[in-house]
Amino acid sequence: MSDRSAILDIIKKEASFNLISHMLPDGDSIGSLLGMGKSLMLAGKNVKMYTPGHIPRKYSFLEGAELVNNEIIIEDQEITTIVLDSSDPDRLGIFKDAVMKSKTIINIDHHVTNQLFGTLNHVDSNASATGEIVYGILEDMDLEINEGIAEALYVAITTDTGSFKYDNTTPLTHQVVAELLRFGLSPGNLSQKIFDERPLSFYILLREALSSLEMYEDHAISVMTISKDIRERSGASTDELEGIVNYTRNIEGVELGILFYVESENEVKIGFRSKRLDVSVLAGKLNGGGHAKAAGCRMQGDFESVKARVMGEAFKMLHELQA
Ligand SMILES: [Mn+2]
Repeated sequence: MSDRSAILDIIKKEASFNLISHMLPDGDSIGSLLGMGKSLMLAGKNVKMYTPGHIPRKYSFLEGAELVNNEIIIEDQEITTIVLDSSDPDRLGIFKDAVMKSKTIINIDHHVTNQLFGTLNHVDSNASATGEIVYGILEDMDLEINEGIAEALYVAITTDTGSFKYDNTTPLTHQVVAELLRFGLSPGNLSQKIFDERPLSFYILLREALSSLEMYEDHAISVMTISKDIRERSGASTDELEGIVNYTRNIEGVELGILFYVESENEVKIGFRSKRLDVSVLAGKLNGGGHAKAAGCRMQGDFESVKARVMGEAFKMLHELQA
């Protein structure tokens, strides 16, 4: 769905914009916000940038990160709002109502599930990242890109492609990144900051998770378990659970990786990772959701009964794959 030329006209014509990206901001959310925001500022536009929530520490070095607001509510409904990387208005959290009241909403995204909630929509599900789409817009409009902007867009694309490891990486992705690298970026330095370096608390949590490892079904299913108490004692934030669950999938021979995070005596959060199985279906059966290879759910009940229910569904799904 693309109202691209109408969008380009508005960006050229209007003097003021509110830019906003989705909650629980990831690299693409922040990178496309800053890349577009800073470039429009250099073009003399009056730009305000918003994100519902805090910018994760690993992205706070990006130029302009200090300009992003997470509190002030958008007041002037006449100002065009550009929403980046957000598949639906609910992803805008506390900003949702204010954004949806804007007279003109430009929706720029690459999620296949985008609800086309904008007054104008530029949604390209073939793009690896919203940052890749933003680059195309800046290029077509001859808007300025400097080192800081290139770095933000590079971060957007590397994070959404998992360092060019995911299947959404295309020839165009590499062409865009080739252009961005001309601005003197340091890929080694950036990947160390964004992907490799983690706080000690993460490794303490990982040690606990690995020591809980169990294997089922001839090593096709791996399970790790973390309690809230252990998570808190390690000092790790809940974001860091995200990094742990990936380890469950990466064991050779594993088709389905499961992480149980026991939040309380009566609540368990579960993460699923897979190589071939569609774990969004599994999560859906348990009132959760997500993507084909990464999904999750939250269940009420004590750990043993939750685990029995989840493992029952997991075995069924694996047997269907093997049938
Ligand atoms: Mn994205």
